[in-house]
Amino acid sequence: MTPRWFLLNSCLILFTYTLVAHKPGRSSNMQAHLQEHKMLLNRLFKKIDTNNDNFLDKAELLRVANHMDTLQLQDNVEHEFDSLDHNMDDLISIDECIHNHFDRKLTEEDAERILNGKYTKSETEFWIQRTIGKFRQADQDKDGYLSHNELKYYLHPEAYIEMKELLINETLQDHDKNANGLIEIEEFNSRGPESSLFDESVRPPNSADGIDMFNGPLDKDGDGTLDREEIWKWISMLESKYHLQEVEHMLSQVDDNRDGKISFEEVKKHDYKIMDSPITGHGRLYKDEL
Ligand SMILES: *[C@@H]1O[C@H](CO)[C@@H](O)[C@H](O)[C@H]1NC(C)=O
Ligand SMILES: [Ca+2]
Ligand SMILES: [Ca+2]
Repeated sequence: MTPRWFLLNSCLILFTYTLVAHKPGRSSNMQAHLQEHKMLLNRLFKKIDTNNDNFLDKAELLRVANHMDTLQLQDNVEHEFDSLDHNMDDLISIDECIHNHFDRKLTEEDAERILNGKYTKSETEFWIQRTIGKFRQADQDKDGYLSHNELKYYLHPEAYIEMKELLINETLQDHDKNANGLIEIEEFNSRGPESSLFDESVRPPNSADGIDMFNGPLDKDGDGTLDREEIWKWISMLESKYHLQEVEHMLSQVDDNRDGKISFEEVKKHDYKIMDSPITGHGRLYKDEL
């Protein structure tokens, strides 16, 4: 970055702050600043509008929300690493994870027993089993520890293809009662076993909504079952439910003409709602990312 460009950028950030904090008054540079602001908004708009139809639709907003979330997560990994690495050897051990999440120490025998499914039917041991499974899968180089790079798989498995098989296996474990490797609609709608006994969020939506989701976007080939690829889609959809809520919220705030998408006019009118949203990384996308 050249010094001049840096200066311009700094001015812009300062100006942006001023705009948020106070109503802008007249100033000789105001025109130039507004011009710059509009240009940056336009750039942000173009980054999100991947199909170039001059509207931001739900799919585009979801895609960007996912992307910004992943960036945010990468920033958080370092922070999490420090809080997990109790003995400060710059590696995360399974003991450190178990200690951190369950405030408990596991013997080797305990770990083996739990991992082989012989856990006592307690909520804690069930989640310890899931934790060990996740840890081992995240430990890609199989040295028994999570490095800085491997921790991201452990913290946010849904975001990484490296964890896909494991998550599909877990979902099958939860729902595939007749053990045919597929999830039928009855299994989809039933209260899953262990995990959903403990965690409401794991329970599939036992409602018309759920059936619509199954028959609509999930069971694409319409054969009445979910295969492994379709299960992966389901997992990703559950993950993005939160983003969907953010997108709905943004639309409710800025989609003035209620056509279900956001025009550049609407972006200009509600610029700070767009820039401050988690969907655009709280200003990050406006400044430089993507
Ligand atoms: C998933 O399950 C299959 C079949 O049980 C097994 O062979 C495979 O190792 C499992 N994969 C992971 C990542 O757990
Ligand atoms: Ca450590
Ligand atoms: Ca490792």
